[in-house]
Amino acid sequence: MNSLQTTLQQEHLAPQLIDLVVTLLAITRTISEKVGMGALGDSLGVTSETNVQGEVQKKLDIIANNLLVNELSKNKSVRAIASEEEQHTILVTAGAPYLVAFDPLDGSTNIDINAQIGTIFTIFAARNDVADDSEEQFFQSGHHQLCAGYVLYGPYTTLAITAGRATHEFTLNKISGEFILSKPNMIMPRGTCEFAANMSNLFYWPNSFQTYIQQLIAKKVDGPRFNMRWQGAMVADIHRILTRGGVFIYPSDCRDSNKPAKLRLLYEAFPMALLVEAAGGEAYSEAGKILSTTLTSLHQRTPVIIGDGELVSGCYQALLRD
Ligand code: P6P
Repeated sequence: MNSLQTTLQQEHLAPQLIDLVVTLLAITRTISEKVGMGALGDSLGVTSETNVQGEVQKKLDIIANNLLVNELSKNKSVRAIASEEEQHTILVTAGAPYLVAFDPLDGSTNIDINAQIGTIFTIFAARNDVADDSEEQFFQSGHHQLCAGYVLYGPYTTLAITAGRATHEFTLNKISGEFILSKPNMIMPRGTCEFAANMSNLFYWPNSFQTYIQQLIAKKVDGPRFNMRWQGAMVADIHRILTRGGVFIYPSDCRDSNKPAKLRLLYEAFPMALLVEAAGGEAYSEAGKILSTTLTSLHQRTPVIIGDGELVSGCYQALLRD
């Protein structure tokens, strides 16, 4: 029994769910190898396709998605799959116990510049009150996630995973292929004066929120001035926040009235919210707690404010004032 399986057992995951998580992570090992090949592999560059999100698909988006879909489609404990790269859900095994949703390669615009990218996943129990092949299988509350995590393909490959009670970090031993427990029971540091936001959207944010952010970076006679980091990949920014604190914000904006929010609830906000709250942080949209939200459309988008509770509260109150 390795440290990953032992940890998942200690988190009271059912044996069949542990097997599913181990299978999913084995696929991310392959993705990590392909990402690590860079120009020496056949994975860089773009395709001529756009996905359901209207985004140009990178070759590695397709490769990662196909690896996950093909392997998980062989797994008898998976009833259905949802992916950022698939318009509809994929029925795997009728009557099986679990649903898997993922963003196969979050932050894929970073691929060609050798910056951080990652795979984000979440697992729910399948529903027996709707058809197996219905999208409504995934229309569940964020609190109903059984297990969620991400695999970050950086200078080294890290896994962060939770069943909702604690968040654990593992580091991939690329020789043995094993995920080794590196930070059990992660506790997000508090009081860090750092925020992650795409500041190019500043003038499209609600006015009260613009004021709040400008106060964070204004010259200060006393009190801390805030630093800003923005990786262009939620998985990288959230890993920094879990590791050293701060807050990640992608609020609604008025750039495109058809798309007021950017990040997806099912396979970005839900898993990140479970991970950060299990590490002592908070996770809100502009309508309240992300985990209390119930999905009503497979690829629905949501504003996101995740991280240090005090900063999340400050951002949330500023957004409510408008
Ligand atoms: P922007 C990546 O496309 C993503 O979904 C998140 O991973 C990331 O935080 C955000 O979008 C980046 O958005 O507007 O800065 O390109």
